[in-house]
Amino acid sequence: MSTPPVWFERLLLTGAAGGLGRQLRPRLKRLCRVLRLSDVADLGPVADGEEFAQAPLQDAAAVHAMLDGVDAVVHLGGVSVEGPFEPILQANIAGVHHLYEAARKHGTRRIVFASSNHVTGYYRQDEVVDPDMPARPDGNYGLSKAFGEVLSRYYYDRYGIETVCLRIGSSFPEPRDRRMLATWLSYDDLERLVVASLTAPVVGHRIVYGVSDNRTTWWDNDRSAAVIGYRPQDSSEPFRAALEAAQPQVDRSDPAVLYQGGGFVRSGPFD
Ligand code: 15L
Repeated sequence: MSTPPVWFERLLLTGAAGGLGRQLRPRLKRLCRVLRLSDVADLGPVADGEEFAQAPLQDAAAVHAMLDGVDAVVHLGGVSVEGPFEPILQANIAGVHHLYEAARKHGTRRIVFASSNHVTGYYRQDEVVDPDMPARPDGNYGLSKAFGEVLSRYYYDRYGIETVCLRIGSSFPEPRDRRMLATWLSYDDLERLVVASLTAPVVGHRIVYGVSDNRTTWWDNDRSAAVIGYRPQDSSEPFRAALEAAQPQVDRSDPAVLYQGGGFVRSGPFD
């Protein structure tokens, strides 16, 4: 039996202690000789073939050191929910700038950036959005992810650093409510998506929605997913009957039901 190719000498996974980081950590190891893990939180002991670089993303020097010797990055780090502006400014906006500056200086060639469906959260649930349509963020968090998408476009145009921006829907073990019938991304499809983003021969700068093959869909993903060779294999459909029974009525005047961003459009203001 032939052994699968090792794609990278050193692959960096930021946000390794978070929900998706914990899922991806064992699944990305096969792609690289060394998996460097990073987070603000301590990760405890690391396995053979792993190393840990603790780095707050707002600390430019720490982020610079974190990128040393890194061929490619899966960037999940930062604030991952809606909230007050200041922590999002530090971790997501300053942090992503530090990351790309460090990538430029160290010659890192590709980044998979965990963006979010909240970049387009103010489209209505009866609209179909494709990655070329204007951003309509639904809060501070969505704004910070829109910034990361535009920043990564600039670093591609200027310095040739390739990025796949993943507008991740709702990645949990199962869809939790009716909205997630459209937004759910299974963990296995998350792995397929990230692996495709890392290993497609040429990606340039690309935006792809991170979603499973759900029957209800708000996102026209076909073209961008095809370019990186992402083929989702899971679907929220087996969960539909139970979720609809648990939530038989929806209030169509509720902004969380009207807009794709769901509950995020009701968060804040934070003053
Ligand atoms: C996100 O971007 C969040 O990180 C996640 O916690 C979920 O809330 C998800 O969006 C969603 O829209 O369901």
